Amino acid sequence: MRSAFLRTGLVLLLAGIIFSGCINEKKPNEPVTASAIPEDNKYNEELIKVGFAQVGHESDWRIAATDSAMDTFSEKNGFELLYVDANNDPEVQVNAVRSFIEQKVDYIVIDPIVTKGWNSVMKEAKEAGIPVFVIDRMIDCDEDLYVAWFGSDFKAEGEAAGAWLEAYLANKGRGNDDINIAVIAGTDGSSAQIGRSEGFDKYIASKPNWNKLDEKDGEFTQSGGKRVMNEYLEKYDDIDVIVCQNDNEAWGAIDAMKTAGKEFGREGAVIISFDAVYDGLADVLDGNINADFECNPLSAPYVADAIRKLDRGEQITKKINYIDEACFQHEDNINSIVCGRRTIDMITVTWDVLLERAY
Ligand code: GZL
Repeated sequence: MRSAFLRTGLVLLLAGIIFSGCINEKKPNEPVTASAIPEDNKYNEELIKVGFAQVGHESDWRIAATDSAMDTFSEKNGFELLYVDANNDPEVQVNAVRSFIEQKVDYIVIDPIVTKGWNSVMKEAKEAGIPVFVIDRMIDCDEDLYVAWFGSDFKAEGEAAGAWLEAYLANKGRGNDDINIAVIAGTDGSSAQIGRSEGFDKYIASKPNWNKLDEKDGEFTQSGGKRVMNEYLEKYDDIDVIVCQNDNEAWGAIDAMKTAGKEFGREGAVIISFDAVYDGLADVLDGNINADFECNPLSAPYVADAIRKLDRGEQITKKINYIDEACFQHEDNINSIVCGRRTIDMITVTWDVLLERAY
């Protein structure tokens, strides 16, 4: 998050430019300037026009996902991108999709802020004959209204966090201790929040000595994480574990713990996070975050491949497509965790691990 503030400002500027209709989206009735038309005058004749309705710019993860989409759906890759940053407002996002339909784009890509409220606009896209792809978060609508979904198994992420905490506490000789757990959840109603809460709650329900003190919405932001952590510090004297549903919330929780003079991470209350963006893993390396469960933001390339397949007249057969993710820890005291039928290797963060990260 340290650098994300700067990046957020840049994205806001970018969003402002896009809203003013400058980047990748020609204003209606405005002649495309000669400089914008390549000599072979193929501008816009062969480019695949994609409308992308993004959640917002709330986190480092989101910025990495947007950067990937901008690069993937670029003119050099044969695309013309119409991009809308919905700024975490579901109504803006649905209206953005409606505007893509009116502009007769070739394809629509949605990362839905929340799962609900999509049926009518998705039916409009279908009636307009515009294929829709969904990435990252899930959409709660008839499956035949979108071509395919590419993203993460959020419930599996939550289960992995529970399995790691179980192994970590056992390793520390605290397997039978009473453990007080405070959860800073992500945007309420997002499939990321729903899945991570559901997966982790399976472990809380299975352990009589694990006590979930509270779960409040931190909106996946650093300010939200700090606000909720301050509430918890006011209300609870003894918090053993803080589960933050993304790295930005973890940084907010760390800010609050530092201000309150509380120990955390390697020295104190266990901090679990999700996303595993670069700055999040830097905190795992430093021991501020004990474990971080990756959520891969790079879905756009999978959609681009699928669009090219459709353009070649091929079929997309698989509706739900999970993308690979890993699990990271500060201490090298747990080799692997067993999570249902899965055995997952834990990656201990070193400088080499950090420097290899793509985002
Ligand atoms: C999860 C994604 C979540 C991230 C947050 O796939 O939707 O939203 O975990 C982001 O960082 O804000």
